[in-house]
Amino acid sequence: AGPVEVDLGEAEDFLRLFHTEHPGAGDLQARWSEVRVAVARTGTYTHTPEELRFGAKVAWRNSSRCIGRLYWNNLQVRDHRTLYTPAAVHEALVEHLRLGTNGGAIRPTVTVLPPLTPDGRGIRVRNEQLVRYAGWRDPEGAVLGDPGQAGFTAMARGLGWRGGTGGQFDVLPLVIDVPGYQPWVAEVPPDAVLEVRITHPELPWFADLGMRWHAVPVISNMLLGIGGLRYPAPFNGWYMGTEIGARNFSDEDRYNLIPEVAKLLGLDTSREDTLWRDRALLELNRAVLHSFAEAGVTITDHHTESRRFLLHLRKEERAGRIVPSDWSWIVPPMSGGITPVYHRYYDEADLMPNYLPDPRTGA
Ligand code: HEM
Ligand code: NRG
Repeated sequence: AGPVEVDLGEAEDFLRLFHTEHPGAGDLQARWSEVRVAVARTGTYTHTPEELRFGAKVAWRNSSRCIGRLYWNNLQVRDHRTLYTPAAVHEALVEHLRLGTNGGAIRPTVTVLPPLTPDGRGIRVRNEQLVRYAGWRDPEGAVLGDPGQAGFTAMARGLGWRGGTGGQFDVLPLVIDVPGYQPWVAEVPPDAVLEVRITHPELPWFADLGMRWHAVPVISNMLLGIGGLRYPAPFNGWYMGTEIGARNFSDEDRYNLIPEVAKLLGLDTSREDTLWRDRALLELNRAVLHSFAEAGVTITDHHTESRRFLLHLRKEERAGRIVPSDWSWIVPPMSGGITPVYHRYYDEADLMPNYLPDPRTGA
């Protein structure tokens, strides 16, 4: 077995793609020789800032589970490949939150951290997102807060985290592993976390549920794969309302609000065929969209986003590209059949660059 080094086939494919889509970017053959030499000497190579920016955008373009890809070319790419202490990474991620949030006018943003070494080691943000709410498991096994985060919450406490109030919406700390350092556990400053209180356009009692959600989803447990390299690279866009209303608030193993909302709506929950679940689901989702709009925080609904996605498909086709897509993720988790994305098939290719699960987490 030879030395561990980056996949040269993937590197070559990426450089070709970059030069195909940037005809003015200079000589492909010269760049390819340079990369081969670097890999032969060191096992790896370094992307130019232009290659990195392009790779991060195309990785979004190729994310087959994402319905929000119309704006793939408008991603803000922050090049933080030189950070090497946990404190510096923490600071860069807090700054990402502030820049991506932008007071509510959310900017799709990615922060690119140093790539893993060819043997697969490097920085790891253990959080699945930069902002998530703790799940507090009591001795009987019931969870207060987000049950989806009960495991992470216990892990953070095991590492010494003493924050939080044991409440429904305690923002979790960042847990950052940097080779050569102990796990770094640090709070996200509250003023970097924009949140939206959930109210309903017509039902005043809805506010008394005390629900809220964070404005920005910043996925932090995937790897940005470009040309054989793998970068930890937290990224954000904005929410589609159903992610919160139809999943985070409604899943039985998350906040599980459907039964409570149905009771408060006075619905007949004694029989399934009153469709009380669907009616509660609908009001929850109206409340989410209403509250974000009222708070001036960017959000999209599943009908608008489905139409945009079909526009994206047409635009990409015109540019001569396929749009690899996963139907089971693209179709929204409510009202699927009345959105246009339901009624067709998609190309299922796995293209690179892409955002990939991190083999270190099983994510
Ligand atoms: C998944 C919407 C921006 C990459 C998703 C999902 C939705 C969505 C609804 C499915 C999530 C789920 O069911 O849990 C949007 C919207 C955006 C946006 C409305 C607004 C701009 C982005 C950006 C990136 C991205 C900026 C990367 C640069 C992905 C990836 C997944 C995904 C990789 C799959 C995540 C996984 O496998 O768990 N997106 N997205 N999206 N999106 Fe987007
Ligand atoms: N469903 C998750 C977020 C997954 C990604 N969604 C986005 N991504 N909108 C949740 O927190 O509910 N994005 O980059 O905007």
